[in-house]
Amino acid sequence: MKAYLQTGTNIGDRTAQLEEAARKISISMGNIEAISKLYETEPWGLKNQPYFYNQVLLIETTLSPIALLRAAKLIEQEMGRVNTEKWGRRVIDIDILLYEDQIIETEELTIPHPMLHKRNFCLIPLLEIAPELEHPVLKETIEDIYWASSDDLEVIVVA
Ligand code: PH2
Ligand code: MG
Ligand code: MG
Repeated sequence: MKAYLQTGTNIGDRTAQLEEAARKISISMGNIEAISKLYETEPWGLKNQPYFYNQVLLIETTLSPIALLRAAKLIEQEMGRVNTEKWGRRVIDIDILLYEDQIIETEELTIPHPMLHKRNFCLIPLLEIAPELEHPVLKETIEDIYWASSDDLEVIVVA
């Protein structure tokens, strides 16, 4: 099964943490088939915090969505994430953006990620690796969603 994940961090050595997260993802979540550049991104949702680094990864996985979520939480714990304020600063965040063309809405998990279409920091890295991908709820491509989005927060390639 194919899943798109997003990693993010805005505390500590942001490059090293995204690299470490990608390494751990490839071990416990699935083989990385595509990976975006690193982007430095203006904080979305809660202004008064450092800029993030974000990256999007396509993995091939045998895990179910809920098992992927558990594996992501475990990596976040291992990397020293402490429970933080909603939208606040964090050492590492691993989110599931999409899982095949599945639509899931449970208390624990919503797929596609409910904010995906409103965030340049998701759409721009996703645009880099999957411009033609269709959003299973909106039924539009990532490219079309990006052009229609009104988010104007900064997203800059760093590497
Ligand atoms: N994550 C959030 C809230 N705001 N802003 C940016 N730029 N990047 C993020 O990864 C991010 C955010 C909650 O997970
Ligand atoms: Mg998040
Ligand atoms: Mg998260």
